[in-house]
Amino acid sequence: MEDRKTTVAEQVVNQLAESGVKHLYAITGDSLNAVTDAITRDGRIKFIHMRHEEAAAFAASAEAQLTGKMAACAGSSGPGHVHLINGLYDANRSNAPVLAIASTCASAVFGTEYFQETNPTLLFSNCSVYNEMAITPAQVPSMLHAAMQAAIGRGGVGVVGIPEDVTTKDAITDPTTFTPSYVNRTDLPSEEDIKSAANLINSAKTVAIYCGYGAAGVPEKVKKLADKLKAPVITSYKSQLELTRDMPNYVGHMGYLGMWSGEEAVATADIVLILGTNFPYPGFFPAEKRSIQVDVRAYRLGKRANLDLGVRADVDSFIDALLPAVEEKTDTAFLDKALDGWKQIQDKMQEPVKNPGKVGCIRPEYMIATLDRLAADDAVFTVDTGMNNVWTAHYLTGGKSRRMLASFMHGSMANALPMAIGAAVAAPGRQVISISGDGGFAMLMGELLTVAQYQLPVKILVADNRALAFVKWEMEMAGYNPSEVSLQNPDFAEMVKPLGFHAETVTDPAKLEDAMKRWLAADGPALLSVVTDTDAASFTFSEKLMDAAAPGNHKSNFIALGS
Ligand SMILES: Cc1ncc(C[n+]2csc(CCOP(=O)(O)OP(=O)(O)O)c2C)c(N)n1
Ligand SMILES: [Mg+2]
Repeated sequence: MEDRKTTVAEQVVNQLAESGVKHLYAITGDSLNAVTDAITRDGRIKFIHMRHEEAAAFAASAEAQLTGKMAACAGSSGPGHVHLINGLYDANRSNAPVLAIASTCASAVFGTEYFQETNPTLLFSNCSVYNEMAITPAQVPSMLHAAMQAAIGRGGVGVVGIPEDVTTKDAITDPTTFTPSYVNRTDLPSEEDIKSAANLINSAKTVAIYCGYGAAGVPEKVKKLADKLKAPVITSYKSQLELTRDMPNYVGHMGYLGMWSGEEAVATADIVLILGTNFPYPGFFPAEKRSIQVDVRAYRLGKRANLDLGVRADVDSFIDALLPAVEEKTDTAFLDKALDGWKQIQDKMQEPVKNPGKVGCIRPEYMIATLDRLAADDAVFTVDTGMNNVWTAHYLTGGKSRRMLASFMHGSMANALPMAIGAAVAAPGRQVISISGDGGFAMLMGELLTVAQYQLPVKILVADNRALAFVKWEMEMAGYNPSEVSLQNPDFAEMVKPLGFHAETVTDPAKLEDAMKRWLAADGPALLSVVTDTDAASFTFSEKLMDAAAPGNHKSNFIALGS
């Protein structure tokens, strides 16, 4: 064999493999080819050949969120890496540790309007926690390391731009010394903060506990604290599967996907304990000083609420320290009222489930409630942005170890299918269910070919309501006559049958359950297209909120509005 030096591309692959990267979601081409070739020859990393780089970024993000480990994606010059951007925005805003390699044209032609020339550093500046370009071979290992460590340590996207000519040069630094470290996100609260928090809580008559995803890992501790304080528990959409099952004090979400019982508890408690959240909407947490917020990311404290006290700590350690410091409350009136509201909402929410619609107009609430009954205890659900967020927020419940991935903070359409690919690749053997809108599904429909190519046993549910229904509702609420929201769809099941999918279209609600059982039991890729009611729009937030969103324009099909 020829005695030659390691190339930068080979060094990159070695460093990624040594750093635990198992898959590279990408489309190869031009400046990325040397890296692709090195991956193939090395054999430790599986190249997952996607059909759109945006999907590659979503898939990497899903893998990272599901495994808690860093995942990687790449795009070739110009349009190749430009396509990554929406998925990377989502990953970054989800605090998903993702490394993105943006290969680019040769350094000699930078700044000359060369074919496919972009400036990756400018391009990715707003969707990354680290974003640099290596111009010399010597920079590559240290920049890669810094990008990976930033992705892990800060929670987000690390981008390294690598010009084509650099990838083929001889490597310079020994790569084995540059692998990232994982650290526990433990941040103990100070004694003083615990004392202040306990004082505020002990002198309050009523407490409400709002849990974001930062509390998702410690449901038992939240339960103990809530029980001691007789406090209602409100969750975010993102933390719902982890925190709502076996949580006796749970009273719903808060916000536009939320329930008025949760909203009211936060609005009326003497003290609101806000745990591990970046809930994005202002106006829901108290504007007056009656909140304590806890977050490992101290820069998030007080962003949406006027705080009595901001505590930098992880939720786990905070509850451990707080529990012995607070006095047990005995008055359950506040909690009982909130639980009663939650019960009223749940009863109302059963109406469209008991009355699941007509042929050609299946209630989506029934669809998701049925899925909730049939899905595995450890299913991974990936959910597109649109009305599916409403239905999954209302009807998807936690299992032993279910997970839900969605575009929670970025709110992008089309995330569900590529996230399902990442989940299926990262967790073979686990049931992965993609819940798409017909609009979102069509946007990255090419990824069906990726599913077919790798024979991923993803179960794809499409809510075919022939519309951008969420936007139709938005326009109605704002007083517009909805326009440009209709979709003419093919029969999606017939469309994917030639790919070898198990596929069915359901129009009759009476046939949904059996079709769903067949779909979930299918061996390989499977698609279920459900023809749903375009106008289903049952919301459970308060009338006050509805008035704020659309004064005087309440529609009769908004069920379950409360006090
Ligand atoms: C990439 C992207 N484009 C546009 C939007 C604005 N938007 C939000 S929801 C939505 C409609 C979604 O339609 P569909 O996927 O059919 O779901 P439905 O609401 O009908 O259930 C649109 C256009 C967005 N969030 N993301
Ligand atoms: Mg739709």
